[in-house]
Amino acid sequence: MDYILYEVNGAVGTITINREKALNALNSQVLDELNATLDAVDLDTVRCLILTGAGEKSFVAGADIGEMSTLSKAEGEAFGKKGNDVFRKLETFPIPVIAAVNGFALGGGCEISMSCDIRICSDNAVFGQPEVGLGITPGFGGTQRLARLVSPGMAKQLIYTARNIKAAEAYRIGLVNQVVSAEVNEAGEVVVSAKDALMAAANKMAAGIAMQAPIAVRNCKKAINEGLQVDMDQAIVIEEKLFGDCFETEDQRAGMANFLEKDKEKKLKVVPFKNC
Ligand code: DAK
Repeated sequence: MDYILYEVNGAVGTITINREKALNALNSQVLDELNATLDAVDLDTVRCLILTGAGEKSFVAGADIGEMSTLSKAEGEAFGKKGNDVFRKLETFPIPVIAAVNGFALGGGCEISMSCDIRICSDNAVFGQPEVGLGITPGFGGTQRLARLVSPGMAKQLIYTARNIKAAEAYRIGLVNQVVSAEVNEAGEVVVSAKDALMAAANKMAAGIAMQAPIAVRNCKKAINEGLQVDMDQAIVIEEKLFGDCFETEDQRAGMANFLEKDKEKKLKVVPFKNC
């Protein structure tokens, strides 16, 4: 792999888009490698993924404008499909994915973060959908996911004006769950960089997810994602089915037994992916 780093630490896998010179812009090769990396994740051991960009400055500065600039209509469609397929794979990935957004998340960068379950960002993060300024619409699901995540009115304003927003505003409108700052000492010196603090926060959140019953976490992801696509009557049926699927699993038996035994330590112990 030239542009993707993948590292596993216990039950948490970290995927880093590693094309720092181009601010981690998404070209076809990055998308292919990301796709292959997701296919290779060992779902028997990894319970949560973190997606980030190399360096301090940029998460992903968008789709590669150089590559896109010469595309024909057919090639543009093929590029869009390649991106959309990977983004959907992330969105529907069986385990949760946290986007750790370090710096620019523009265009396809904002879109890939929105394909993840949760976004946390450093306080130097910048989000935006600048596509209309380039003569195109957001092409990797931005019109759909932003409108669902924030509100249609806010999404329309951001997309129509191509305006970038900073971390604090992204937090205010609900685009990110948490904003993380560098740690400074009393003398005002940075002792932990914003990127390191961000990754520590992402790892803490991921570890908190990874210690829960894995089948239940997977089923929650499915229930939320699938339920949001249908009306409430159908959504409740989806939840019922996924709730029922938890029963007779080792997760459910061990989880409830630990509670009944009042064994708090045991309650937090992870159980294997049986019956997934
Ligand atoms: N693509 C390619 N290279 C990029 C890039 C990008 N999106 N963003 C930055 N780079 C490269 C720069 O060209 C520069 O390369 P060198 O000149 O050093 O070789 C290097 O990264 C550093 O960038 P800057 O020199 O510009 O750095 P600054 O700090 O001055 O500015 C910036 C940082 C993030 C504000 C600026 O780089 C910038 O505005 N970048 C473009 C951001 C942007 O507009 N992103 C949205 C791209 S459009 C579709 C599928 C998908 C999409 C559309 C359609 N279909 C359905 C087919 C998605 C579209 C997008 O994402």
